[in-house]
Amino acid sequence: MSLSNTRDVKSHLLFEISTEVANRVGGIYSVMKSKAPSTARYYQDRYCLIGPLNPKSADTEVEEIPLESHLVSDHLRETIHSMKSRGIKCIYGRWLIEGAPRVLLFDTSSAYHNLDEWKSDLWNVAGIPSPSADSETNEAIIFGYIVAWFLGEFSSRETGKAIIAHFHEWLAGIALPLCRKRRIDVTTIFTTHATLLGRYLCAGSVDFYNNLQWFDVDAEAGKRGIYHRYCIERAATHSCDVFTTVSHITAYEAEHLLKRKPDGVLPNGLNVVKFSAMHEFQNLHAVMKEKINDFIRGHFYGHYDFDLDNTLYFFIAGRYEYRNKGADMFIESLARLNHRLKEVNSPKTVVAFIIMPAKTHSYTVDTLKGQAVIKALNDTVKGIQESIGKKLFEYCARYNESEDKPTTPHLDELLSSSDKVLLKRRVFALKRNTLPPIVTHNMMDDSNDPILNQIRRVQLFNHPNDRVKIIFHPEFLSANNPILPLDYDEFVRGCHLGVFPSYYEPWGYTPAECTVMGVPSITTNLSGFGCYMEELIDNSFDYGIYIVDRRMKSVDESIDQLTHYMFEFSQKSRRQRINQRNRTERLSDLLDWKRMGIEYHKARELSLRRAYPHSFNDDLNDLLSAPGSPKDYFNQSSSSNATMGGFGNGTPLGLMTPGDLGSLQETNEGLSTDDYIGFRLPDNDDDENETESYPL
Ligand code: G6P
Ligand code: 1S3
Repeated sequence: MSLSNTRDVKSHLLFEISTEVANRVGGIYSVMKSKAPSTARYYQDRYCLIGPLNPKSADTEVEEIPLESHLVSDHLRETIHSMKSRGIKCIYGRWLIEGAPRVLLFDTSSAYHNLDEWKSDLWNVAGIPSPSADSETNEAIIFGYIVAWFLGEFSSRETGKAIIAHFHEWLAGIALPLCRKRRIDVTTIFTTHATLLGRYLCAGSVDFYNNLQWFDVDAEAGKRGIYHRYCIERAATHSCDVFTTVSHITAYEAEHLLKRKPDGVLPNGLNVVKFSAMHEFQNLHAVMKEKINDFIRGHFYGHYDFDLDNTLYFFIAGRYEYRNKGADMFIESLARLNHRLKEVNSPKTVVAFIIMPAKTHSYTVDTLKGQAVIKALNDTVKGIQESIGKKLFEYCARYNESEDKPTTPHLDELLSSSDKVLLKRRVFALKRNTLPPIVTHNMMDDSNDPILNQIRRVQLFNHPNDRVKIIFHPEFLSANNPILPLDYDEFVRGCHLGVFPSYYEPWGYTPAECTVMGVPSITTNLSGFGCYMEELIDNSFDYGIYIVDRRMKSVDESIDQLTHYMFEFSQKSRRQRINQRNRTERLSDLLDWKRMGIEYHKARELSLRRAYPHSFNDDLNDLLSAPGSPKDYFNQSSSSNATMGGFGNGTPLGLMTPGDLGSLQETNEGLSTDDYIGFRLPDNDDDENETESYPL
């Protein structure tokens, strides 16, 4: 949409809008939070995130800035005052994370009296229906109308600078058709981090990727009761100036399900923190593993008959989407791994954790008891150890050659009979008639839980003969956890292998997080991350990135491949694991926002070009080369002169991002190729050649 041509595009303002601003829900929160330091560094006070107010998280994550402060621009202050005078409550402040970006959080409850009016307006202006029973959609409507209201008022006050409004996911997307209809003078970007239909279809038993072109989207959405949500997502997709998603595989999906080809791909990055000493992350692994060991001793009390020095910790974690996140495949492969390890008489034990939040009542008594009895034993041993130490010291200190005594005391003199009784009691408390539990919590719906049922089906019950043990922890981890007191990051560091055999995974933060922490992981070629790594690295398994083929293989073959990877990993020596971790950690730079963020920059540039074509004198490099911009960073940090799509001279070949591969162009044409790198249409062999023409 071409807007006024008087706005200054170089010093443009940026608003990023999402329901996960200062509000941890899932992957988008990770995007916002990890990207904030670099975005805030570049934009400084020209950057503000907008989200709905969740008082619980805002209380701890946001520090308010008084509106009267000199830190608040006049236009912003006036806009907020005007909205407040009409009943809209909000908080403006700093998000207390690295980069301390500014945030504007609207209290949607202050606008609910408008719901019916706004719903009917939504129907009139965009033809989007909104059934009353869907509270999540109601919330999205209220939030969307408030955001459109804000952008409308703000842009009518701030008339000098161009304004970019970047929306994430359908939940934040209602404002997009409104901005378009009201001709609000802002340029817009919409990033979808998944598609609604994709998520729903994959969760069922559908051969999704081979049938993407053929789905009757309206009917499929209707059958699943999400037609109105789908309308919102589709309206957002078609009303924005620039449409993007997080990977090529989801771009392909979006083209078919949302009926618009994305203009580019904005992959997920991470804020990579390097330790000053290379080996520091290895030390951390050992420290965190010891904490997991403590938990294991308690959990397996009475059956602690395996050697922790020969035990490997595998895990899967994420949103509880049983099929989409590959929990089904993980459990089946663990059963096959168990069989293979037994077959070769392996001395190794694999403990597999499943960290996926489900509805629960509390920890089970058995789980709590396990930690309690092992702690009691530990305390007793420590007490006895101290008293033995004192006795030993006294004995030796008083030793007199003239006395007819041995130089060192007998054990009986050190360990009193009361100590022995106490120890016996502690040891008897470790007896148990049941097997160690496969789940740590009392589940709300134990008998229908898909993960538990699958574990029951494959009979992985933590039997002493099993070489693979399972622990399902249906709650996210935290350092305040009474049984496994570790934050997620710490837990990952202590593990040996992350296993994420996803079927539906637009990007996939979990394996990426493993990589930057130097922990090897298994992913699939149906995840954005997997495709990206596959494209970038040959023999990625050497670097601790194992990619299961879930595209060209049958389910059974994929499970075998996953089993093989896990088995192969379990055969490695400690030295080999340490070396592999070093290689994995070296890949971190590939995932750093310093590299990935460049695609966001290009998307913003494209949106400005599309909305304000007259403000460009075709020397857009000025924008991208501004001090502190990603291009500036690359030019400084590389001496290579390789040329490639997007940036021309100075952008080194090794610094590619997935978006560079045939997505956003510096022209205003959007995607310039029919191909999706790393993911192609199943019946389109010709694409093979086109791929080769890229400067890989
Ligand atoms: C790190 C530590 C080593 C430790 C090793 C254990 O590398 O620096 O001291 O021996 O971890 O590795 P593992 O793969 O056996 O847990
Ligand atoms: C989505 O979150 P999810 O786990 O539901 O967005 C994430 C951030 O873009 C992405 O990494 C993930 O694959 C998507 O699935």
